[in-house]
Amino acid sequence: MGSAVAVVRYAQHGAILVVTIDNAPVNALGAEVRRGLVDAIAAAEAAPGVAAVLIVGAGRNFIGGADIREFGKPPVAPLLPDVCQRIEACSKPVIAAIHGVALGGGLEVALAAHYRLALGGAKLGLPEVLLGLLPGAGGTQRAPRLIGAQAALDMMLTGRQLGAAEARALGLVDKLGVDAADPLEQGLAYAAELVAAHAPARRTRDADRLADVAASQAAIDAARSSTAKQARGLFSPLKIIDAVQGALDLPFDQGMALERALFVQCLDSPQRAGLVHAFFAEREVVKAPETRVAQPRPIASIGIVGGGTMGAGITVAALDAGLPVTMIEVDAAALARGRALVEKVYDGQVAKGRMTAAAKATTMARYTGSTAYDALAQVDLVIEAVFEDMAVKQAVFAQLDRVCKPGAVLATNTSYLDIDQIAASTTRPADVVGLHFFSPANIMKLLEIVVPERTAPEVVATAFALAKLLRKTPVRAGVCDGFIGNRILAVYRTAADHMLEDGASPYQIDAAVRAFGYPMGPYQMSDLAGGDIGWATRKRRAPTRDPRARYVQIADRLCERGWFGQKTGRGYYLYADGARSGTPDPEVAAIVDAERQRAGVRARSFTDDEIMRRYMAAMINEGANVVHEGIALRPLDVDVTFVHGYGFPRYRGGPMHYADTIGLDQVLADIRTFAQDDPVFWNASPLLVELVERGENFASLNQA
Ligand code: 3H9
Repeated sequence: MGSAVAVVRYAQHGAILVVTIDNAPVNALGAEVRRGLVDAIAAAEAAPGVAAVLIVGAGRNFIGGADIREFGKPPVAPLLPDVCQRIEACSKPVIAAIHGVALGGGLEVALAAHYRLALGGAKLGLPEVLLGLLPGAGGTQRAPRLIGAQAALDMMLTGRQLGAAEARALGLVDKLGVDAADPLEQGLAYAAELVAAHAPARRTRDADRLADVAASQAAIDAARSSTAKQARGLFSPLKIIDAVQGALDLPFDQGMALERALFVQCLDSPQRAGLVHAFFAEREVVKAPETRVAQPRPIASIGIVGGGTMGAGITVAALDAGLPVTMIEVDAAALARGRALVEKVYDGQVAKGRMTAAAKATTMARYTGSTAYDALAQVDLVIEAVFEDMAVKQAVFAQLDRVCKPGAVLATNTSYLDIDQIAASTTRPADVVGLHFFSPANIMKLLEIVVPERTAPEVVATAFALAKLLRKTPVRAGVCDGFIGNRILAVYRTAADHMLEDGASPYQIDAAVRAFGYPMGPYQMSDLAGGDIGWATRKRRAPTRDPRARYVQIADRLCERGWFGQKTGRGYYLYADGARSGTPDPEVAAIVDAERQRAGVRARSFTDDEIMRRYMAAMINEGANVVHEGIALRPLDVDVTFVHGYGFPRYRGGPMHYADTIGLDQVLADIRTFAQDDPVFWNASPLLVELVERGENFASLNQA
């Protein structure tokens, strides 16, 4: 007996019907797979010679979950909860042999099976929350019954992946397998064992880990109160808790109906659309054109020039990736400071118990410091992270040009300087690329890969390969002042400054931006980063500033007083005794007032909604310019930049996705209204105008 259905195959091995899910790349549970599973169970029921069913995944994983591409489209029967129901109802024991990942609906299929085997390297999780969803194929009802409310809530609210051993300890799986061995072979052995023991079709719906009602309720209550504090505007976490409450209160079938209703609410929410957009956008950004046509050069060692905050952060990122790093500084003292900054990161991890002293030693053994550029003769890739000054950078690149081997990639971490000009100062501009890290470089995920005109495609491909090694999210950017992120930031920050001078307080603007979903507002951010950085940029731009453009001087007044933010104890906020969070400063309010008078502005009030409309319109409009000019490949590259580098709330997908959700015609109408007062600043992007005229959205430009 067998079937030729491509994505689900089944064939008898003795008394075991082996059902193989073979739906590359991750065996997602699309409609065809769901149908195949139902057919396979029917076949098992019908065949007298079949004593048990074994479900395995082909390729690297068991099942990666429901097919995310189906979300937002009309549902196609059989629905996954019904498929799981069919598996659980099977009269013959069903065994899941899990290797690779069993995530979301994939784990729910395994939970509907009667017995579960996990290979050593397996990863099990219910990550639906990360997509704005809840487990919608029985996960919210079966997992708590199987492993208790607390452990199930932890899995579903964090979305984290459990290793096989932890899953076994919790009772999520029944048996641990050997890692490297064949899942089919081990699954067959386990199934044979169960058949020989006359193991019954044991159903998870009947499991009793919720029997202690008081303890279960206490776990739900605790999750509810901590989630209310931490969910930060997210919709699905509280729905997950409601579903688990249903698991405790209701008979199984009613609990399933509740889960379905809550799942559909999540599915229909804009947050789900935003989070799924972010998921696919993160996977699209890595496919820059050069990565399709060119092979990356090998990267076995790295050089870093500069041991300041950025250089040290990048060094940590590279050491953490297992790469040997050679750091160059101008003299022994500077080198010692650079090394100390690197060690400080690891010492912090040791102190927190996240790293052992031995592991730190092993990591630091990959670090070499030198004051001589010749130490970089053999490295495959160098990242320059010195002072932001063209002459200084060109001097560094002249040295790199002199010492580096042919084929070495020469990268600069500049945030705004013209990389074409840096490249032109070498004899090998094809090897020069921008790698713009964000501070702290060992933590922030974003890496702008800035591609000057003459860079060779394989150098770009190498930069993307490096991003993968360092576990960064790369976004390809073209050369302009500020690239994608800082260029757009400068514009919406200016919009904020206009509102500040027009009557909003920095504290109100920050609060409105936080309420939108950011972890902090622009003035908190400025205080954290240091006001001197923006000050230097404004001075640099002063000569080329449009004389007609409105220029708000409030920030300059603070900087002139040496109020650079946290590091100086005051900025827009006051930081008493080195405190990390600031309090509003009446003296700042007085300075703002004085500036309004100087500028002849009569203060007016803003609602939070008005603040966000202007803030977002400025961001979206400049985002459109950046796409229009080809600085960003697509709108989604802007979205990933802002989600990963600037704190944009992921559940809103990114500024361009967000623009689509409110409607580009609405954004354009806002810009045209604002332009009545300030036509120089509020200059609608040609791309935005064009899309509105064509009745299109940004998403239409995301398709390859
Ligand atoms: C769910 O299950 C809901 C249910 O509770 C209820 C239903 C009623 N679907 O990440 P990679 C694609 S919600 C469709 O680079 P890796 C991905 O886009 C779901 N496509 O590989 C990419 O395509 P492309 C719960 C998917 O090895 C390719 O596969 N599950 C799906 O680094 C390779 O992906 C999750 O949230 C999918 N489910 O990591 C798991 N998954 O090549 C989400 C991946 O065209 N997925 N693709 O760019 C992951 O976490 C990782 O992809 C995984 C593989 C760990 C599986």
